[in-house]
Amino acid sequence: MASDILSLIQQRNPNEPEFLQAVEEVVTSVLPVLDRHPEYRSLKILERIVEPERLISFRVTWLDDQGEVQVNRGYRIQMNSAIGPYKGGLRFHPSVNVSVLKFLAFEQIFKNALTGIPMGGGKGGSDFDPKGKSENEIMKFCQAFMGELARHIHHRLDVPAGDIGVGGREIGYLFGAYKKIKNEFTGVLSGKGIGWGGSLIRTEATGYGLIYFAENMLHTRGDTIKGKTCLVSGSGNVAQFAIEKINKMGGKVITASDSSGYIVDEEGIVKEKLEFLKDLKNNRRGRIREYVDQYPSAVFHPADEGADHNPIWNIKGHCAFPCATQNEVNEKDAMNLVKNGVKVVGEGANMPVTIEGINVLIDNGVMYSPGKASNAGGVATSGLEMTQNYMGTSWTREEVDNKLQGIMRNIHDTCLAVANEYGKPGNYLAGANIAGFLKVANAMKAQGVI
Ligand code: NDP
Ligand code: 2IT
Repeated sequence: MASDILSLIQQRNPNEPEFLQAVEEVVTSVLPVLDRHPEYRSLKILERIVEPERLISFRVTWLDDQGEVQVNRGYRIQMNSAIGPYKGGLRFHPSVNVSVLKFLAFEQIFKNALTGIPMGGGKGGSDFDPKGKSENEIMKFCQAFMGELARHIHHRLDVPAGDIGVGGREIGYLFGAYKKIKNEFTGVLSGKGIGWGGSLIRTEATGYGLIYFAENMLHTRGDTIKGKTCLVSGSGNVAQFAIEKINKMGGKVITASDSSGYIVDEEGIVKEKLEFLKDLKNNRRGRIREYVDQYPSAVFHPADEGADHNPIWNIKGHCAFPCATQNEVNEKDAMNLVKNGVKVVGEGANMPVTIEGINVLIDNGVMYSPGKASNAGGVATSGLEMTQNYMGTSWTREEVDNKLQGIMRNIHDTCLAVANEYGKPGNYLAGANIAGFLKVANAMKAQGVI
């Protein structure tokens, strides 16, 4: 049965490896659900859930600083609206294509369901590369992108946010463009600035939520993040606030990376060093090597594109938090982590561990949390931002942070309870996939064949 449905999906989506990977992982987990609920089979829930409700692809044309015409591809995938308006980020990166965005939109369906906030799944973005672009070019691109996207989104229909290459700066330009085109001030995007509709803690939420989730996992074994040595990859939004929260909770982070390589700082990326890293990445848009210029006791290792493994995962640490991008931890990396005695692997990025890598971690008793559970704090806080916008109010840092902690605990406990119910005790992957799927499948069933 698994191979039947998977080969059907494969045939219908050739040349979409990332999407097929995400689908395979979920389908494998939810087969026991179909055995208990044969009606999901006859209603073709799986066949329907892998088809985007709407896939929008558009041309983005803009003028660079030299007055030259530039052409990019823009997308918005409105994947599933069974439980709420489409919700999910925008990614600006040269690797963006339909396969990558479909995998992200698909993951988003289940992640959003797990938050407990009524949000459907969506994702979008462009193959635009923000690296090396001037401030003016970033603004011009965002305005051109929104020139088309504005026709397809609305605060009650589809609410985009940030992802790789889209942070507070881009959300500002996108929001300004939407407001001008539509002549309305609404919460059509999340991740807005504080003072114009944004929520406190949204910037921090994905990284903080990831570490709250890891702490919950460790508590099940009477342990805590305090005193743990942690490996973090990436140095963007998710990585920065994961490092911040680990530091606050008494752990030590010894690695960070970007696409040019990684640094190892055995003394820990402590508060002052993290502030340097944030300024380097968020304001000066620099490269990770500059960390070592500033702190010579740290070591920089350039990325090796041709390598069969990622050496950042061959460093000894108790906890590993991949926070850069998809498939950055393969089977060999997982074996290295296990060999070095890793206890926890928490996904901050979306699908950073390959299916083979996940199997190695789970088979060796590592506490592994899939991104759709452990990075859900970002979109959950986007949901809180939407709620505040609808209510016309804004909550304090403490209120939002408390809600975030409660949501992460609830996702953690739900994963464990559902995994148990389906005979997979301690398996957060099975728990997350099944719990997310059940919620959406029930809504699809209730709403008829559409
Ligand atoms: P940022 O753009 O802020 O940072 C991305 C980081 O990852 C950078 O250090 C970047 O390096 C590195 N990176 C990106 N692509 C690659 C690549 N192909 N190879 C190597 N390194 C790469 O993005 P975020 O921190 O927001 O996102 C990181 C991950 O977290 C993504 O998987 C995203 O989908 C996921 N996520 C983000 C959420 C959010 O709220 N922002 C919520 C949930 C998940 P460089 O600068 O050199 O490109
Ligand atoms: O992958 C993700 O969950 C995000 N990039 C955040 C999406 C959101 O709508 O806040």
